[in-house]
Amino acid sequence: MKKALITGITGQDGSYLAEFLLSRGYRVFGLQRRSSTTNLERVEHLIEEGIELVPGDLVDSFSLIKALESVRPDEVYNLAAQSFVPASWSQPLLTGEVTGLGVTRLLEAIRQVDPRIRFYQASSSEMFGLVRETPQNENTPFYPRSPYGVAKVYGHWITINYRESYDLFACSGILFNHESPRRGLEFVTRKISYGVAKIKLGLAGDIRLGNLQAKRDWGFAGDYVRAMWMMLQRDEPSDYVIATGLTYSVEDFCRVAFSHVGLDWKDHVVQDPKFFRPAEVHLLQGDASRAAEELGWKPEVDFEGLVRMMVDADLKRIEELKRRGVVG
Ligand code: NAP
Ligand code: F7E
Repeated sequence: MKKALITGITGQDGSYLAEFLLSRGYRVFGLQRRSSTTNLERVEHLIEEGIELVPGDLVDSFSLIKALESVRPDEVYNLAAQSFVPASWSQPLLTGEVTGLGVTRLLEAIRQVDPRIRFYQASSSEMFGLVRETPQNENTPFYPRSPYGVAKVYGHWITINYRESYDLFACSGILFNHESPRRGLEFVTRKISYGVAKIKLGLAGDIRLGNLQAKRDWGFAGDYVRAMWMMLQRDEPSDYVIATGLTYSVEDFCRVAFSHVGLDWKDHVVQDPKFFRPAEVHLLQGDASRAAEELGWKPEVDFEGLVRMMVDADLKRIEELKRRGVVG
C-alpha cells in the first residue's frame, strides 16, 4: 500500500486529492497546522475513511522532518500555501515565508529523511502574470504581478533546482485557476456562486466585485488533482501546465451564474474599487497539450458545468442553513 503525505490537506485541493488517493488504495496522511478553531470542514468526511493527520507547519523545519520520519511516505504533495493573492500585498513577508521558502524547507526535509520520496509542488499560472504570450505553456517566461506570484516563482525554481542538484524526483504542476463548491469564499468564483444563491433565496440584494474584465482559464479542482498524481507516476520527473485552454471574464462568470437561477447579473452586481488590485493579471489562458500527450490528462467539467455545479451547491447549502434557522 503506497503512502502519501499531503500538505494543505484542509484546503480545497487537499480535500479532493485525499479523496482521489484513497480511491486508488493509498494510505493518506495530511499535515495539519495548529489552529485555535477547527479547520477540518473540507475533510471531516474523510477522517472516517481513514485519512490520518500529523501536526506540522511549513514555517517550522523541525515539524516537517518529524512528520516525514513518522509517516515515511512514498509521495509528498506540497499544496500548503498562503494562496489568496490580495492577502499577499497585506502580508508579503508571511507569503514569502510560507509560499516561497516553505518549499525549500520541505525539500530539505525530504533530502534529510529519504531522498527517494517523490515530490509534487503546487505551482501556479499567477507566475505568468503580465503574460508574455497567449496561450501560456511550459516555456512561457514568467512575469509575476503580486508577492504571491513572486513567491510561487521561487517555489517553482527551487523545485527544479533540487531535481537538478540532488536528483530528487520533484515535479511542478503549473495549474491554472481551478474551482469547486469547496473553494474559499474570498475567491471570485465562490463569492459569485454564494452571492447568487443568497440573492435567489432573498437573503441579499447585490454582490460587490472588483475588476469584471479580468479573464481566467477556469477548471474544476476535482479534474486537476488527477493531474498531480499522474505527474508522480511517470518514469522521469518534469513540469506540466494544467488548464482547460479556454478563457472567460469575471463578467462571463456572473452572466452564467445569474442566468442559471433566472436572474440578470446587471441588476445585482455592483463594482467596488475596494476589490481592485495594485497590479492585475488581466488574462490567463493555458496550453496543456504537453499534459495531454505525455500524461493522457484532460479536463472533464467545462466552464458552464462548473458554474452550475457551484451555484447549485451553494443553493443547497444555504437552503439547509435557512431550514435550520442559522441564516434568514
Ligand atoms: P487553499 O484552499 O487556500 O488551501 C491552502 C492550504 O494550505 C490550507 O490547508 C492551509 O491550512 C494550508 N496552509 C497555509 N499556511 C500553512 C502553513 N504555514 N503550514 C502548513 N499549512 C499551511 O488553497 P487551494 O486552492 O487548495 O490550493 C492548493 C495549492 O495550489 C496552493 O499552494 C495554491 O497556492 C496552489 N494553486 C492553487 C490554484 C487554484 O486555482 N486553486 C491554482 C494554482 C496553484 P488552513 O486550512 O489551516 O488554513
Ligand atoms: O481572482 C478578479 C480579480 O481571487 C480572479 C488563487 O487560487 O488562482 C487564484 O488566484 C480574478 C482577479 O483568483 C473580485 O481581480 C474581481 O483578476 O478568484 P481570484 P486569482 O487571483 O486568479 C491562482 C491560479 C492561484 O494560484 C491563487 O492561489 O477576479 N476579481 N472582483 C475579484 N477577485 C476576488 N477575489 N474578489 C472580487 O471581488
